[in-house]
Amino acid sequence: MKEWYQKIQSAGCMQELEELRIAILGKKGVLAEQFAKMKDIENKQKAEFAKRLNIAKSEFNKLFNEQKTILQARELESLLKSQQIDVSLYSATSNSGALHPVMQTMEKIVEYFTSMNFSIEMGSMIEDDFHNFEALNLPKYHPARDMQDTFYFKDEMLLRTHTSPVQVRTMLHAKPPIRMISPGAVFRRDYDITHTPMFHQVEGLLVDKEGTVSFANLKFILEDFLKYMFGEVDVRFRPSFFPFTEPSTEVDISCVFCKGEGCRVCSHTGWLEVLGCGIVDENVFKAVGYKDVSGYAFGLGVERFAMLIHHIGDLRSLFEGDIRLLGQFV
Ligand code: 2U9
Repeated sequence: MKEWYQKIQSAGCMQELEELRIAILGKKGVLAEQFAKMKDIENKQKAEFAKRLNIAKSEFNKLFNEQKTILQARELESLLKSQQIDVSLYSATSNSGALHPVMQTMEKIVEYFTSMNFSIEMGSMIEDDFHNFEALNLPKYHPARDMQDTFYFKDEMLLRTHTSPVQVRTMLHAKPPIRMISPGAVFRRDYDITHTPMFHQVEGLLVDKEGTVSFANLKFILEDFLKYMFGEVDVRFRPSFFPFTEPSTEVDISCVFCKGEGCRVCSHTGWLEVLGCGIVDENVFKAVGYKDVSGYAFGLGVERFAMLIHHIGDLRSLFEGDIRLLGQFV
């Protein structure tokens, strides 16, 4: 019997235990076999034999129940383990959306100027010749109006080549003082390593009474802005020309890649061009009917800022929608 007790206690699964139960307690089992021997036993010993068999039977039942409880607990534990879910576990397969790096950069630029009390003005991407060119001192036959550079519709309508028409329209319906920025998409017929047919600009315009706006004001705010965007960089203003500003300058920062030492990105000059700006040309104020005012204006390309901030080499990669690139800027 001891040998059977041990077998029960070492049964590893419910099926093994059930097979043992049949072998011991079943109709043709070990105990039934023993009970069958009763008829051959002398009457005197019958009671004692039957008593021992009944004790063994109840002992077996007890052992079976104990082992059943142990095995059921063990099976439940392994089932729970196999179905375990760690709700705190990071899921590698779930991707959350995020702003495109160009839009993140745009938001940072807008954040700076709104903190400086500039309002945000938006306009239409489809414009006409007057608001996109004529009012900005870009007369007929100016090279910037070339069919090569501008996407034209019929009837002198076009895709805006800069966000400047937003400033023109603002000046036409509001009185000075004006302190605004115009962020948005612009379109030019250009496509190479540094140009795409659509890109984003943020332009700024400040207009107030004659004699109250100086180049020093412009220089101060742009230096402060560029340090906000790029950290501790050197800033320099270079004389330049734009039809809508006079005087005009282009603005460079010390190269963010080589810290001004000279590298491939800055063509070994140590400087990167990031902005254009100037004092608003008299002809622009004349076109919108403004008198006795002074103002400054500036313009920048957002993709260029995004590339310099995130150290992205090819402008076109920003437009390919490749999650392997974009996922790095979440
Ligand atoms: C009004 C008057 C003046 C906006 C200006 C620039 C200089 C400039 C370029 C930067 C890189 C365009 O995206 S880019 O290629 N912009 O250099 N923009 S001043 O001047 C204005 C605008 C509107 C009424």
